[in-house]
Amino acid sequence: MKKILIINGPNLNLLGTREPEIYGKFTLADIENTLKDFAKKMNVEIECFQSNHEGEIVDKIGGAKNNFEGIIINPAAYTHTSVAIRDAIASVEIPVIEVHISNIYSREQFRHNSFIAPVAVGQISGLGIKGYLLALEYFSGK
Ligand code: CA2
Repeated sequence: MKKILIINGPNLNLLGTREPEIYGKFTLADIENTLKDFAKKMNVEIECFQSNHEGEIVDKIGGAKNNFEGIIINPAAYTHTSVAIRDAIASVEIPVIEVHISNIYSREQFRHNSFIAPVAVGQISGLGIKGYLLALEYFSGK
């Protein structure tokens, strides 16, 4: 069975507590549970990981080599700042899909640049929780 790693970056543990007009009313646990149910239907195995720390995310990506067939990542604010996460993705040789809950291109200018997009297979931005599900469907091959 295909194994897919799902990584959520800084402050996404706060989903559902503030800014529902931007990020919706779902908590991170809601998203992860929805993904687990959908993974069963798609016949893939998933592992969910969230961290507020750049180095932990870099380590998780590096450790995914030979263990996962795909990575779905919402790097959150690190999208716009992290050369370290970009380099980790570029070196791990696992396809990565970048997901954003909000449409980063309709927000502040500083969110329009992604360091991650050039090393990702693709990017889904602005479709809410559905973006994670579409990325998982892509990796399932169904
Ligand atoms: O739209 C997305 O998914 C983002 O990756 C979310 C990041 C933001 O920095 C990116 O530009 C776009 C922010 C995540 C913080 O989420 C919060 C949720 C609730 C309350 C406070 C923060």
